[in-house]
Amino acid sequence: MNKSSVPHPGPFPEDFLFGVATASYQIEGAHNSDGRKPSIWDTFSRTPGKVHNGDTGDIACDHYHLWESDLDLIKSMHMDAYRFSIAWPRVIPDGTGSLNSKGLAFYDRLVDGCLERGLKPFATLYHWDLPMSIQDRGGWTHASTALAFAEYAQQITRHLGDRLASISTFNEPWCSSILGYLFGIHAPGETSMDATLASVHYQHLGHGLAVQAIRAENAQLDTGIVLNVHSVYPATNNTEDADAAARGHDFHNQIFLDPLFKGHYPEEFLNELGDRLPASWQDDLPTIHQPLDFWGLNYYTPMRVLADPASEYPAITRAPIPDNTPVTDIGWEVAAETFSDILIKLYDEYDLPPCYITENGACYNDEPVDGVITDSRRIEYFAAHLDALARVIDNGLEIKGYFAWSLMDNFEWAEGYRMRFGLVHVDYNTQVRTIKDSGHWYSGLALSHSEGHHQ
Ligand code: IFM
Repeated sequence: MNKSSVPHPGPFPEDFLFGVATASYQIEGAHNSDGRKPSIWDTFSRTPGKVHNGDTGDIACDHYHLWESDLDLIKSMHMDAYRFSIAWPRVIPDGTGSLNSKGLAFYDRLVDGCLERGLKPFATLYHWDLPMSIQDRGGWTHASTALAFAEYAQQITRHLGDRLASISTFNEPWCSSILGYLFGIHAPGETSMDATLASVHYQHLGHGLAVQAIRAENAQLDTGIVLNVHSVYPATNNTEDADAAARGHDFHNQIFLDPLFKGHYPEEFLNELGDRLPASWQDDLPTIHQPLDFWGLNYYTPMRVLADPASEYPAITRAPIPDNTPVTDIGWEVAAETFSDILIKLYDEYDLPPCYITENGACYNDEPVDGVITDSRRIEYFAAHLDALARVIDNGLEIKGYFAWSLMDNFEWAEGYRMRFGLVHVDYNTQVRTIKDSGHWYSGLALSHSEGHHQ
C-alpha cells in the first residue's frame, strides 16, 4: 500500500473514542496463579476434540504478567480507551463467597495502570469464563447463577467502580447461550434447546440484577451491555427465505434485544418456544428491563440464511457463501454495508441509549516477514467498516466510540491460536509482540483524530 492509497475513514465527532479490546481468558494465561480456579473454558479446552489442536488459555498471551508493557503498547498506539474483561474465577474463585484479594489486586493494578497512561478503562464483567463451581451447580440454566453474578457485579463495582470509565454486564450473551448451549461449540458444550432458553433467560436476569447492584453501589458509573447483533438477510428472493430471515432476526437478535430494551420477549418466539422458557419467566421481565447508559455492538459479518422447514424453530440454515465473495481467513464474509444496515435498522426498531462499537475486526493470519506483518486486507476491512460507521454517525446515530478487536492475537475460542485477529502479532513461543501494519495504521488514525483532524 503506497502512502497516497492509505485509507483515512471518517470524519468522526470530536469526542469520539478510539480503543482496542481484549478478554480475560483469551489473553491472561496464569490459569492457576494467585488463587484463580478453573472456569468452564479451562474444562472445555481440556476436553478432547473441542478446541483446535487441544489449545488452552493456560498461558495465552501471558498478559497476567506482561500487563504493564501491554498497557504501554496500547498507549504507544495513541488509544483513548482500553476495553478488557474481568475473570470472575480470579476474583471469586468459587463463584460465590470469598473474594480472592490477589486476583482482585491484578485488576486494581490494571485499572490504575490505564489511568496512569491516560487510557479510559472499559470493563466487562462476563466474557464467558464462568467459574467451574457455578457450572457444577447448574451454570446459566439455574436462577441461582443470576444471583451469584449480581453479587460479583456488586463486589467489582465496590472495589473498582470509582475508577472505571464504564462497566458492561455481559459480552455477547448470544454466544454464551446459543454457541454454548445449542450448537455445543463453546463451553459448556451442550446441545439442548431447553437449556439454551434457560441460559438466555437467566443471563438476562443476571444482567438486570447486576445493573441494580451496580447502581446501588455507584449510581455514577456508566453501565451497559455488549451484544453481537446479526445483520440477517435471506440468501434468495424467495418468500420462504424472506420469512426465514425474519425468524432469524427474531431468534438470533430479538430474544436478546426485546427483553432488555422493551421488557418482553418477541411474540412469534413466544408462540413457538415460550412454553419451554423457565417457569415464571414473566415475573423477571421488569428486573431485566433496566434503563442503561449505553449499549455495545460487536459486529463482524452478515448472516445469510435459507429456510430449513425440517429443523426446529427458527427453522433456518446458514447459506453457503457464494464464490468470489470476499471472506476473512476464518471464513467470514466481508460486507461493510451490512454494518451500517444493522445499526440503522436497530435504531429504527428500538429506543436505544448511545452506542459504542465494542468490537469490530478481522481474522487474517499474516505472519511476519523480516519482522514486518503486511496485513493490508485488515486495513481495508477496518477502513471500510469505519467509513460505514462515519456515515451513520453523520446521519444522526449516537455512536460514541470504536474498539478494534483485538489489541493482539489471542486464544480464539474453539479455533485455538490458529486464528489471528490482532493489530499486534504475538509469537506464542517467545511472547514477543510486533505491531502489524494495521496496528500502525489504526494508531495513525487515532493520533490524527486526537490532533484535531476529525472534520
Ligand atoms: O474473539 C471473539 C471475542 O471473544 C468475542 N467476539 C468475537 C471475537 C472474534 O470471534
